[in-house]
Amino acid sequence: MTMLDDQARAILRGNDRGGYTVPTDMLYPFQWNWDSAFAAWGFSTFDSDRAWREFETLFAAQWADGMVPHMVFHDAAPGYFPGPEVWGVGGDVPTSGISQPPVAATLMRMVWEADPEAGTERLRALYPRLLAWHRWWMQTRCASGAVAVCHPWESGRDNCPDWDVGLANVDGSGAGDYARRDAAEVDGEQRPTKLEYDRYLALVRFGKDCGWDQQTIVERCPFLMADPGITFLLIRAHDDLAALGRPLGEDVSEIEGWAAQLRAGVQTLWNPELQSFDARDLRSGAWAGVIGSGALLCWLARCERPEMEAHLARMWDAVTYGLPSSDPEAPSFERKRYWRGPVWPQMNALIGLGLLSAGRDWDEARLREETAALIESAGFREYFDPLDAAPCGGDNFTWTAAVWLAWAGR
Ligand code: 2M8
Repeated sequence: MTMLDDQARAILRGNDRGGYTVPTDMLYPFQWNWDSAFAAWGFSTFDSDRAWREFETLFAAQWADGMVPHMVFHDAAPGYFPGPEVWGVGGDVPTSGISQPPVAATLMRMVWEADPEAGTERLRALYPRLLAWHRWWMQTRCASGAVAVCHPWESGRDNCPDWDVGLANVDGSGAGDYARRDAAEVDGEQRPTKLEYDRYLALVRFGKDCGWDQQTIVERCPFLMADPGITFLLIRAHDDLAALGRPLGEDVSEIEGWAAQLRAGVQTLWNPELQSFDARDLRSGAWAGVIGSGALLCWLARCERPEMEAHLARMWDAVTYGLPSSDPEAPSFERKRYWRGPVWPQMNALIGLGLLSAGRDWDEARLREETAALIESAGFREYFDPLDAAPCGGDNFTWTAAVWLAWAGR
C-alpha cells in the first residue's frame, strides 16, 4: 500500500503545473473544474496548503456572472483541440464557455474538516465565490425544476447514453476537418465517436456565436437536457456549502431553500416506465430511457427511492467491478468506451460517499474495495473495464491518484 501511496503522491506532484493540476499529461493539458476539486482532496492528505491553492486557482477563473468554467487555459498547449480560440471566450486567462459538475463545495468541506485550522481563512475568502457559483446554477439552469446541461461536457459524463436522445437534435455536419488530440493518445474504441465530436463542436460554435449569452443558450441551444446526476451533485453541494457557511457565521437560509427546491424538482426526473431517475430532453420532452451513473448519485443527495436499490444491485451484479457508468444490461452499454460503460474512480468515490451518508456502510466498503482492486491491478488509469479491470484512457491520472489517497487506499 505504501508504494501505491507514494506513487499517487508522485502523480499529483508530477501533474502540478504550479498552482493548478492537469488531469494527466498530454491528453488534458489544462485545468478542468471537477478534476481540480478531486486534486485538492488528494493533496489535502499530505499538503493542505497546496489543496487550498488548487481551489483558489480554479475560482480565480470565475466569470462575473458566477459561472466557474469547465476548463481554464492557463498555458498554451499547441495541438490541443478544441483550444481557447475555438471557444472564443478570451480574457487574460482564457476559459471554456460552459461549467462542470459542482463538486467543489462537497470536496472542500472534507478538506476543511480534515484541518480546519489551516483552512478557515482560505475558506472564508472562497465562500462568496462558491455561493455565487451555486446561485448561477439556480438562476441559469433550473427553470424545469431539475438542473439542465447545455452541453454533454457540462455534465462531466461526456458521451454517456443519457445524452443520445438530445444529441440527435444537433446538426454536426458543419464541423469541418479537425484533428483530435485524444485520438492520438488513446485507442479510438475507448473514446467518443466522430459523430459525437462533430455535435459537441456544433454546440461550442452555437455558444461562441451568441457570445455565451446564457439566456440565448437556454432558450435556443439545440441541446438542453435535465440531468439527475448534476441535480443530485448540486443538492449535496448546497447541503455542504450550508455546512461550511454556518461555522463562518453566514446566513445559509438561501442555500437551504435551493436544496429544498431541487429535492422537489428532481422528482420531475422520475421516469415511471423505467422506474428510475432518468435524464430528459427538454426540447422534445423525451426520456433518455437508460440508467446511468448519474442516477446512482441519488443517495449522495439523500433522494433515494426503494426502486433505485434494486437497480443498484442488478447493475452491480452484472459486472465484476462496480460501478459501471451505464446500465450493463442496456443495449447502449459498451464496456470500454469512455462514459458508456467503464468504471470511473471519482464517480465511485461520490457514489460511495452517498452510500455512506445513507447508512449503507457495507455497500460503501464493497465499492471502496473494488475501486482499490482496480487501481492495484491496472494502475492509476482514467477509467477501467468493469468486467476484466482492463486499464482504459489516460495514465497517471490525477483524480485516480487523489481518490486512492483520500478514499480507496485508506
Ligand atoms: C473528459 O472531458 C473532456 C472534455 O471536457 C474530454 O473528453 O476531452 C471527461 O471525462 C470530463 O469529465 C473530465 O473532467 C475531463 C478531464 O479529465 O475529461
